[in-house]
Amino acid sequence: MQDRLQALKEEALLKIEQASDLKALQDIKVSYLGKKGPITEVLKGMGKLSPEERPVVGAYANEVRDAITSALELKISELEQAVIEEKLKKESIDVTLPGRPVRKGNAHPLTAVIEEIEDLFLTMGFTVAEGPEVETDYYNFEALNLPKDHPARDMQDSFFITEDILLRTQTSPVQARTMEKHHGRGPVKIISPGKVYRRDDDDATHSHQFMQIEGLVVDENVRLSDLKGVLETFAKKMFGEERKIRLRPSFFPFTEPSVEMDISCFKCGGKGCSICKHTGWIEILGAGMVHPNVLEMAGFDSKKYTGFAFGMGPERIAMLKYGIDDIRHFYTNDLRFLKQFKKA
Ligand code: 2NL
Repeated sequence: MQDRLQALKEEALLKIEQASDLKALQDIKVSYLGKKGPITEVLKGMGKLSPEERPVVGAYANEVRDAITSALELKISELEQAVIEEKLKKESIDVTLPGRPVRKGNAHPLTAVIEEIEDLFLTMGFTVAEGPEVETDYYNFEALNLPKDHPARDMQDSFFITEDILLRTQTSPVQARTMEKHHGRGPVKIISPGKVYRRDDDDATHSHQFMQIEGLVVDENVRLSDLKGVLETFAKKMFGEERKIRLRPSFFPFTEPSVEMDISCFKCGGKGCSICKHTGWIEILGAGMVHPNVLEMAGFDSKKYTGFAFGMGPERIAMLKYGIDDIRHFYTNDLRFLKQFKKA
């Protein structure tokens, strides 16, 4: 009987040694130590042994069972460890490899120029005002002293939605709405950047949708010299401290008097070149003293209050500043164009 146990032990230990996965070990455990296994079989037959033999064989049977059990446990933990190591090897990352570059975009050149202009006016105490792009005839035209027969009020020139509602043709309605909210009390000091719409055939210098930035200051004792000072500061910050400005008489229905501001050419310094069309000056924006009718309609006493206003096209500013030759570049989203404005 002992020989039989000895043989079972050696056989089992060899199979355990050769097992290559956990499933095989489980099978070995069942077939050797299970209720129907050979060791149980041997123990069952112990009744036939003499009382002297019984404890010896019993002890040896236990020893064999324990040996197989601990061999199984050892092999199981070895295999489990091997599985973990394999997994660690497969899933390890080389932290010394260079990272994948994150592609970084940049602000649209028009956005960048608008934000630059906003920052500049914010430092002078202006706040940024916004308003609807779908406007009423009243705020877009009437409140700005544009007469009923003004060409801009023609269907040919503006996008009308109904007879009374249209896509705003300028951001002035934002200023008119802001003035109303002040209930006749100053100061008002705002700029209003935003999209505007005009019926136009698109070409290198025209677009049916474009941006505008207007500015408005209303208070007691506001004079044309205040306008000139603000515009000169803007021109120098935007185009260089060496810039000179000049104001030429002009006409807008919402300002009186009205002016146009030129800056001395930043390319030739005033001598004359292709940029300034050999005049030495570049037209930048329109401006003027707010028309008394506009002040009164917005609820301000035009004997007590005066104001100045100006309006510019950021596309034009950006085109001059960066030498862009076609306004359509701003709207066609060609990355080869947009990527050129990435800041270092
Ligand atoms: C231009 C000229 C201008 C204004 C805009 C304005 C607004 C109010 C009252 C008076 Cl509420 N004026 N805006 C004034 C003068 C000129 O824009 O050529 N823009 C591109």
